[in-house]
Amino acid sequence: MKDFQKKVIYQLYPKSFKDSDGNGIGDLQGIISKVPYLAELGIDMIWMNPIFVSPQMDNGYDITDYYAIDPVFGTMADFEELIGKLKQHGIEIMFDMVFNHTSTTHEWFRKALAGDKEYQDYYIIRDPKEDGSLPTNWSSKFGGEAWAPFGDTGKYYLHLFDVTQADLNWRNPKVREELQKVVNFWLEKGIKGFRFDVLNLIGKDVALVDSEGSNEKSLYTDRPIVHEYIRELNQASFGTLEDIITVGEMSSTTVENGILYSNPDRNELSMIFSFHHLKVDYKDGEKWTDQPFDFLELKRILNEWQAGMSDGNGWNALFWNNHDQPRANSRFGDPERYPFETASMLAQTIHLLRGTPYIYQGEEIGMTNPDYDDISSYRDIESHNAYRELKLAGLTHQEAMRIIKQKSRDNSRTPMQWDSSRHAGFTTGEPWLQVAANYPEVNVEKECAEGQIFRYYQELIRIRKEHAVIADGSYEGILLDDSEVFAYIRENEEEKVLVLNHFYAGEYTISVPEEWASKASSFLVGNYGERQLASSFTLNPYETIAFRII
Ligand code: TEU
Repeated sequence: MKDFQKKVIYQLYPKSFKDSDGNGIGDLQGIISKVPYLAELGIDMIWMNPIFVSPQMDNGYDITDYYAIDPVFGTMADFEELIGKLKQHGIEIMFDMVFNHTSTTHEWFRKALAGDKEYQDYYIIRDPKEDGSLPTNWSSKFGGEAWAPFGDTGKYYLHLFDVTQADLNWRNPKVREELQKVVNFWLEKGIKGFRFDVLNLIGKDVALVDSEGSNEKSLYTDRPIVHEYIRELNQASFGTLEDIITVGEMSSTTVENGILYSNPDRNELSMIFSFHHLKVDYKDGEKWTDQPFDFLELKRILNEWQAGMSDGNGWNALFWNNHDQPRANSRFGDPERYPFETASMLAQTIHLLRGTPYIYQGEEIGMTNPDYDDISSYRDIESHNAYRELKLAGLTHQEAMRIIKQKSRDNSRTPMQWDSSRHAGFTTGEPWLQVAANYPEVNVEKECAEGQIFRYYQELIRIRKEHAVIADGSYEGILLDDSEVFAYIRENEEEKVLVLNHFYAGEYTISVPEEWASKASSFLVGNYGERQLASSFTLNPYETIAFRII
């Protein structure tokens, strides 16, 4: 078993975690003040979203300088203090490396714009087509065209994301060396993990071609050369050290590629994030739609990834939430009527799967989407573009806002709710993004004093460490066609565990397969307390329960 298989990672969004100086933006000193809280939860590592110098057009995913901490978050000394403080509690740091693109304020891009040919080869710059139109018909993932004029040269540069995020040219060996240097710099500073942003988009072909029908993503996603680039980076940096944890954010990837990226024999990465299970409330593949989630599809996808990665010895990052996703309890459950049941059921569903669980800040206290009524309350560039496009498509303000409220990335970026004081104790100033209105009920102080969610997360973390079967057992999905329960078995040589997760309110009876029901079993963990397994088993609203089969 690899060391990381027993670990649980906590994703911390620095901008919204804790502000120490009253400017409304979270910072490193704020995080330092909350290290005891992280230690109490029991996590092993924190993944911090980018804190490098950036104009913050896309909240730090637009990097100006990979070697310096943005003053809005603090100084290098603050960072070193944080590493030291975390270490005292056995917690390590995973940094977020945005290597598909840089900000257009990065020195490389500025030199390129000034005419330096060497740096022009750092980016993907192309002539227009003969008829003067853009080099390809590709769209930016944030809306609009994927090409923008490169100064007054008549050429265009590629930006798969915002116009201020220029895609790097990984075909240029100098670019790859520069990025290896960045990883090595942070390894020397004591960073023990790396999350690589949209890593499967780095391999663009020399000749870029127009998309036809719906094949656009395939023209720049998971190109075979990506594996070569990752192996090279591995061998030149983190792969030379023991126990460094790496995770690639893989946009629209496949199980087949997931195995190639994460099978340890291939020397690429420890694990990957994939997102198919978080698209089950998209209509015809379109995010900005109002569509209830499809539970059977959710099960089908989770099962496909669990079984497939297990067969190919790949490794999944397990998560419901991150800084790009709406809150899962608002999305797949009922946090108003069943706050604890929803939160604990969703948590257990993934914590007992095969892979490494990630907890996104606030999840452990049941934070929800904020439901702002006004588009001006949202800060995310993608939400504003989407609102504009929805209005242009003829939707009313109300219709557009209904969608924005469900899908905006700001849903998870609201400030951490620490207590019931003004702005939830996040800042003494004006928060950069409004705190969700439910903070007097949902906050750390209250949760830790009288709630059950935080304690449930502690328990799930403990179980992973105590039961090897959770960390390294095989996975088998059962009751695959059941319309309300996601059920699976984990098994290794010593133990078998049966996990039942009920995704709906109301009571619901299942027939447990004889193979499991006939054996002796003992209760392992559940959100309605201790129960006995029986062949006809009635689950409570949002119940989750795991039994050891003896
Ligand atoms: O996200 C990559 C990505 O494609 C999505 O998660 C995207 O934000 C979403 O699908 C839009 O609907 C990563 C980062 O996690 C995200 O915060 C950055 O904005 C993006 O890359 C660009 O660096």
